[in-house]
Amino acid sequence: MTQALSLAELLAGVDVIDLTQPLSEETPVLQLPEPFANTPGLRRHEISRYDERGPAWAWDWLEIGEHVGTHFDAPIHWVTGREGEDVASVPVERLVGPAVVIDKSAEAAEDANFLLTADDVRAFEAEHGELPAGGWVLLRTGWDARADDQDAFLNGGQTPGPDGECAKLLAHDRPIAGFGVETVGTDAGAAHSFDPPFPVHHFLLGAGKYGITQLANLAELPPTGALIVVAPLRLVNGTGSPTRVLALV
Ligand code: 23J
Ligand code: MN
Repeated sequence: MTQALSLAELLAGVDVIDLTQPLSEETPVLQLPEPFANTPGLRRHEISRYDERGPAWAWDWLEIGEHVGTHFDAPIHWVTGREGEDVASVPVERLVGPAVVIDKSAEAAEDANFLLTADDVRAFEAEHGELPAGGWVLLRTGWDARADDQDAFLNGGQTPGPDGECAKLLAHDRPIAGFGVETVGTDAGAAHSFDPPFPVHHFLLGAGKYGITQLANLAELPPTGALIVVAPLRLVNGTGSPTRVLALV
């Protein structure tokens, strides 16, 4: 009898890289300025621990915001996308696609408020080719190194991200499916005072596209050539969800 395809044959030299941050009670959580309401992070409640409540099993129930840790933003998260998809409605083909990595870690180390511009995207394309249809643009800033320290990660609201023109370009003029970052939100820390406020959320989600945040290990990806798999919970009416993100290189 012949053997079924082995794991080595199926993967054929492909590396699997975890782009997900560990999720715990210590995971940094977004803090919006006054007067906005904020999300709780993760809390765990014990159901049983191999004890009289369940002698042979341990389990917990979770309390968590939709937008905590490495997570997915669905179009209905934003008022501009309110007629669009919830997390459960996103077609799975949209959650698998080519990733391109724009590396601005040197610039973000120099200036925490670094803004990615439309010209930066065009310069990336001049070197690496047009942004791919159904693809994901991932912004590398080196912020993943801060993810185990809430204060360093939030950095007093000073974090890098796209400017408004860049957000509009990615949303309206490129055939991508989504945009991902290492920081706490897809928008820059200063984006609450941009016009429009939070332009990535405004334009991208309004265009039926998606966001992912708090990514890890982007330094291990090539600028082009990786495939990513984005796997949020299939949460009905969810505006977002903690998600596993894997890259195949
Ligand atoms: C609500 C309001 C502003 C922002 C956010 C949420 C997020 O970053 C998010 O997780 O979607 S900037
Ligand atoms: Mn979110």
